[in-house]
Amino acid sequence: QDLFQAPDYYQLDELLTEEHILVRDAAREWVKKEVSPIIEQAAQDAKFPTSIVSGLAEIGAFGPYIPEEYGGAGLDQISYGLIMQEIERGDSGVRSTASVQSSLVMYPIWKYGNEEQRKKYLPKLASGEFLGCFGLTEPDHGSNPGGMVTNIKDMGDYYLLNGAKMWISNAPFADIAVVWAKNEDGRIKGLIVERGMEGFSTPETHNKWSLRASSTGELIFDNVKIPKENILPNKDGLGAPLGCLDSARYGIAWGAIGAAMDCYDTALRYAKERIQFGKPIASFQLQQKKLAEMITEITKAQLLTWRLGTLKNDGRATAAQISMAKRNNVEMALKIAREARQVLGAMGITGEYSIMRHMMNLESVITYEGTHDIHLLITGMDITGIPAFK
Ligand code: TGC
Ligand code: FAD
Repeated sequence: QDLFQAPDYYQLDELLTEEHILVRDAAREWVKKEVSPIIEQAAQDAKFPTSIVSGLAEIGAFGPYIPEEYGGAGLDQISYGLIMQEIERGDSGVRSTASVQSSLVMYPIWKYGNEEQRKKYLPKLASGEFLGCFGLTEPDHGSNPGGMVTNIKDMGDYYLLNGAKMWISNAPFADIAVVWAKNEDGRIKGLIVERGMEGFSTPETHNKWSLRASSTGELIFDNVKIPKENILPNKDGLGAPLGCLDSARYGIAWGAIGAAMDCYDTALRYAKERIQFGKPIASFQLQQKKLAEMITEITKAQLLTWRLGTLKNDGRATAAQISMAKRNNVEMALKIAREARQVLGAMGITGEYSIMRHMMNLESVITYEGTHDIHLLITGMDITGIPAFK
């Protein structure tokens, strides 16, 4: 059996449909063939591997739940989650590209755009002909996006866009950017900015120790003329970008399980093979404790996301439930990566194994899409009714 055998301690596969398993296994096979062999070098070189774009489109990772009439895969939320899990087992940076394209670019165009915008952009984004990025965070407004200063001014025939976004995944090569900016009334609007518009530039952010195979950059708007037809008409206010984040955070909750599975699997194999003091290190209680706790935490995270997926399929998952899963599962994966690295001793720090790359990647994942602290405060607000952010 060539395919990775994912931990399934509680026989969760029995809860999946035939379609879920087909979709997951196709993604798993693609990751094994196209991502795993090249990803370590891409991360070492800090280069986004463009060779994977068409494959991501083929496995349905660009718009898994977007209807087929717009080029999406028309799948349910569990299939979406399973695709993210398999991709992130390869690399969080590759999953980032899929998350941004699906939930932060295609989702707002589908949900908040008009029919012309949907027809113009969605099929090209689904096929990977276009890559998109999502500009919410600014240099002075990260956790508090409502304070943004990027703005649009109504000039009659068009809007004039000024400001800057920072830490934007895929910015350096994106064909389009979904950007959030305030109008003269201070109301947040979503707009589609296209590469080539005068005054729009996307400098790359260098020297990252994390998500090295994903390209990150700024979006700079210097009197960019935005045609009025590029405004997303159907929702505005901070709830519009936050609604996109709900979908991306849900995918990350699944994705983190994939990274954790890969670290656990690597550590378990290594522990069984590595001999010290005349025995495999897996026979020592301290190593068994690490491995036993890993599989326990992975199993709990799987149960959390599966249930969240069923709620999401029914349209009943709340933003706070999604926050809890994102926060729990990313921390779980990061802790497992740190423990798994220790199981490998010195070998754990090399690129011969994927663990250190996962660990470094997860330092971004625990910060982006709402930091670990912010998600805790969202849970706190949900159970007390009192927002402690401000
Ligand atoms: P607040 O006053 O609570 O809410 C403003 C309006 O938004 C609504 N809302 C939501 N709607 C949908 N989903 C959610 N999760 C929502 N949370 C709030 C809310 O109902 C309200 O609507 P209305 O109609 O009453 O106006 O907002 P606040 O300013 O107090 O902020 C709340 C807070 C801190 C939770 C929020 O700002 C937040 O989540 N901050 C974190 C920012 C963040 O996550 N940024 C991510 C940037 S994108 C990214 O990281 C991409 S990484 C890409 C990759 O995968 O590579
Ligand atoms: P800050 O908001 O300055 O927070 C710093 C620290 O203070 C954190 O620990 C935080 O938890 C804490 N803190 C803040 N406010 C409070 C509070 N009220 N109470 C308690 N603690 C608080 N953004 C996009 O828009 N699009 C993207 O594509 C994107 N991609 C990214 C890719 C990478 C690799 C990274 C690292 C980030 C990306 N981001 C993106 C930005 C990301 O969403 C922000 O970094 C994140 O929201 C946190 O903002 P900040 O970095 O400004 O931290």
